[in-house]
Amino acid sequence: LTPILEETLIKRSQQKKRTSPLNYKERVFVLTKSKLTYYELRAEKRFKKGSVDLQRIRCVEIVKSSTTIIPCQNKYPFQVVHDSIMLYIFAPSNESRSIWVQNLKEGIKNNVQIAAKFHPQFWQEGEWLCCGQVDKLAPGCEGYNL
Ligand code: 4IP
Ligand code: ZN
Repeated sequence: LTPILEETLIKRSQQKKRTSPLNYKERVFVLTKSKLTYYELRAEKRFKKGSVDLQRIRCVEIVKSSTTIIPCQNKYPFQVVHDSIMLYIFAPSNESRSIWVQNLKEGIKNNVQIAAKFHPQFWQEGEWLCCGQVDKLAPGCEGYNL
């Protein structure tokens, strides 16, 4: 499938297990019509690390982070919420982030499971920075517009 977008970005670990580490990795992100896939680049070769079916995505939006310290080089975060998992991705510029958010939104616009609400800030150290809720699965605190 022809890539719609392709760029090296940084992602936060999705912490699928309670014991998962919190870390940040540089990955090549590739968006196609049906998937968002990320690869590790090593010795000029790409190794697939993960992939999200666009059909499973419920929300794509920038993360409001002006009062948060971002511990990686890229300072323009956005979120891809799929199932009950938050994938935080960090773009190198506001422009890059806008392009990714715009194209991802386009890619999910026919999804049935679009969120009605979301969290505009990070889940961090056991709480939502936007609303202070301490349940990772707590309902979003702001209306979501695709
Ligand atoms: C890993 O940490 C990487 O950050 C993985 O990212 C991440 O998987 C893992 O999270 C996390 O445990 P280590 O490399 O130190 O083991 P990547 O796949 O990009 O390498 P995700 O799911 O974020 O891809 P868990 O929650 O999947 O274990
Ligand atoms: Zn919130």
